[in-house]
Amino acid sequence: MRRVITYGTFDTLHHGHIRLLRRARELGDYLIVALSTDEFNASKGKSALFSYEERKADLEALRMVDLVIPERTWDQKVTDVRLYHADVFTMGDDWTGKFDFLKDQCEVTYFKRTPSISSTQIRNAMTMNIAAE
Ligand code: C2G
Repeated sequence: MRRVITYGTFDTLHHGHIRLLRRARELGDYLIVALSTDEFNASKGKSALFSYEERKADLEALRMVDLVIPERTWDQKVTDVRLYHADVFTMGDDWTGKFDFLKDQCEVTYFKRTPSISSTQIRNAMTMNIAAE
């Protein structure tokens, strides 16, 4: 079984995330998603619209996601790859090169980001719609 791991916040889940997850899953037979906790997001200077539990439930509803684990720190990737026997690490190419240190443990690949959609754009659009109501 070829196991793939990826990381992210996955707030306001959208087709950019889902395309990434589908392509990640297609790299193997089993996809692990390390989902940023609310506390870790705060340390990233991000605040997700939806809680860790809500974001986790959304991911677990996706056919291509086999396991969701918490991402609590930047430094857990080496341990995670070993602990979950990941053969492949993948992220969108906004992270190209940032995790190449994992190459001595597993394959590392970066997918092209889906243009013109982001959680920030969705949140801004939601805010504007509410203001216009
Ligand atoms: N993504 C994408 N296309 C988009 C938006 C996001 O391919 N339009 C990808 C990102 O490249 C990333 C994944 O979807 O691989 C999750 O994106 P975010 O939730 O924004 O994750 P991020 O805040 O980048 O956190 O340790 C790594 C961090 O947890 C990554």
